[in-house]
Amino acid sequence: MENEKPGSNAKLDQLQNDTIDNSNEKLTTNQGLKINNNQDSLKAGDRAPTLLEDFILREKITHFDHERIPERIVHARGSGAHGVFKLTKNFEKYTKAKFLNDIGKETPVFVRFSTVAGSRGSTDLARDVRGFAIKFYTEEGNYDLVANNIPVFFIQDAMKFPDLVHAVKPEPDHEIPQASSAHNTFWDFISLMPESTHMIMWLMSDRAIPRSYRMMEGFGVHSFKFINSDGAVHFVKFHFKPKLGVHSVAWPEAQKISGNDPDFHRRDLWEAIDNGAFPEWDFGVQIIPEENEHDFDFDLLDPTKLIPEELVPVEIIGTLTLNKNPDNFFAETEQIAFHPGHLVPGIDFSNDPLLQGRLFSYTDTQLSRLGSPNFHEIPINRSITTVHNNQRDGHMRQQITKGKVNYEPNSIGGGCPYQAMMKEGGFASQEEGISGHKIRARSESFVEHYSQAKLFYNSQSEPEKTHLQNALIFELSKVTIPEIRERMVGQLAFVDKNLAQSVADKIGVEVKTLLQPNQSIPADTDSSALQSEESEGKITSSEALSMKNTVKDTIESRVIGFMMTGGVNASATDELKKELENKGAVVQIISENTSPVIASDGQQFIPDHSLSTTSSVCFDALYVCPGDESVNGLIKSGNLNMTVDFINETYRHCKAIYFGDGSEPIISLSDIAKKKHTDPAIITYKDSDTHQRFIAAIANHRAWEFEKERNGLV
Ligand code: HDE
Repeated sequence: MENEKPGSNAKLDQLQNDTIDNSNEKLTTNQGLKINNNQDSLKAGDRAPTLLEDFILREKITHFDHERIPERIVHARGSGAHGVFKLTKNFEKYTKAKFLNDIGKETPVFVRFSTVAGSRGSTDLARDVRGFAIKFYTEEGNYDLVANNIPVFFIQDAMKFPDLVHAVKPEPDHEIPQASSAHNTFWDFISLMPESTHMIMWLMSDRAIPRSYRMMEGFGVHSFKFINSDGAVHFVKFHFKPKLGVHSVAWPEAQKISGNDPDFHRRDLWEAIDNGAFPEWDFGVQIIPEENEHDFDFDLLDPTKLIPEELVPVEIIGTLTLNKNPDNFFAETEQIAFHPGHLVPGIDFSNDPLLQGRLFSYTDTQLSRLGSPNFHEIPINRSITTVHNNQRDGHMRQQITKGKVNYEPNSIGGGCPYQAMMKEGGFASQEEGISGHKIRARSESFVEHYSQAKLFYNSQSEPEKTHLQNALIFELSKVTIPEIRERMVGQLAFVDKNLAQSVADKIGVEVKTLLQPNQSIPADTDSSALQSEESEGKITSSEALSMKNTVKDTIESRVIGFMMTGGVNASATDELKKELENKGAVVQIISENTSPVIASDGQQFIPDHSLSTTSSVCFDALYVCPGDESVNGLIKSGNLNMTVDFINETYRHCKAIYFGDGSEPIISLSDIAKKKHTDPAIITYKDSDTHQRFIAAIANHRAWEFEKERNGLV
């Protein structure tokens, strides 16, 4: 691939000093003493007890005994990478943040992706929100944008966060289920929280089962503020749009991947970066002048609402590229500590009550997770600017600061370190006028919960709607308390009556709209109501909300399975392999076992997988390689069921399949033979432009519009 290995950047240079290379070195203790025997403990004699004086054994075991730290209370399961943010548009007009001022400027970053509910060892493919947390190592200090792959959140106020997380985590009596929202306590809570409805639409959509971390959007969720050097304030929403498009897997696949390769996303990210297929996102902003704060029919401070791109377009101002895997998972990905309160001048918070609560939580959690207020000194967390202040002590202090002065004001140290004036880069919060009464209440502008849930649902394509509906049926079928199912269906009726009815029909309850405090009778949620809203000029559908409208012009880093056995036609296979690889795809050979495959001309192919060590769900598309002998070999092998299951599953999950010359016998054994397939993503060697059609079908991701046909439902 064209991408080169990353050049040096300020953060990587700094980390270099903390990175140890063990090659050609002798084994030592932590004190640097060379070890002569790493096999046996020191004993009082042959077959005698071990001696307490064995300081080498004691040091080794003591370290081992303490090698785990508490996992993150949420977002425990994750994976990260280094990269760079490049500014493509000068944004001085809106913010004085230096990393957003000079066009072409490059800022080192570390990004950590995560799931929310599961433990550290849980599957990547859980239905869940994904974290998308970015640390920008700027020349003005660290700036953290702790984002998600969904633009809204479940709740409006930080007060409800512990309740939400308790409800979604495994139930407290038996600690079941792991990494799943499909259980009583989650839906009990949600069914009583109308404000979650919009987020539930996203969570039940395929956005919650991404194909790859590299194919997800990122959203800052809250409204933040940009402040320029004249003090002008604009509200801002942050967006990351993946250059590979936004793609997902199907739910039955997600469940199988969880068994077959629970590290699917982690591996995908690692391998892509390792292969030089550096993941990239456009970084964009929606800008709202401060004086237009109240121009919307929702509150900009309400984190359960997004700003439709039809109202405020996303302006692209930079590119985020991930180009280096960490050297050590624990030291970097596990120990990185994000905090929405790590700011630089030119960026400030809004009064979003969810964001305000986060500002307390993140430093607090690092104290128990990383164990010390000195967590900022861990190499991955260290700013690339030198830290100067009067803090000294605490567990595991690293920096050695000279002198007697650890207070301010002082004269002994000549008054240093001085506070910086604003023009010297000193941070000053926006001087926002505030007056009011101290109240524990929710703003009235936060009470409407369904219009954007409806907007999301109505913006989905038919296959997306079907997936969302099936997800609700799956999750609510796992709820064993009928009253919760019923309450939940009642909530859905506020979004779309047909959706509520079709879910209700499958889970054995009736649709009754149950009003909660603060709820009014629902406006009609049928198509005639939509038409009248449209005629009033309201936005009833937004293109950006459907994955159907995403980028579909690249096959870069897609994994294509080449199925073959002995006697395969090497030249035709090689030709397609090269063509796909030239376009950036990854070809992996699957055979009945992992012994070399001898082609008809004597050439050897080394299988990457045997049929029993992989599964169709781990691939984006399938090529049944040409050659009568190879195809017959697959049929005659003891793995025939596996071969046919593989093809059938690829077909059911709407992927592209290309049958090479001689494939008829295997097609006739598969589900494809039983159906009159009409979709362009099934290609046989008899078709014209086969290579181009196959490439276009892979780029299209899935033939979702043929899902019913492929699954025999029409
Ligand atoms: Fe977080 N969140 N969160 N969150 N969050 C954490 O911080 C919290 C929220 C998000 O890869 C924790 O260091 C509260 C919204 C990500 O290390 C913790 C509230 C969004 C990550 C915490 C929220 C997020 C976290 C756990 C509501 C999307 C992973 C470990 C008031 C914009 C960061 C940690 C990583 C992690 C608290 C809501 C994103 C406990 C109290 C909204 C991506 O501090």
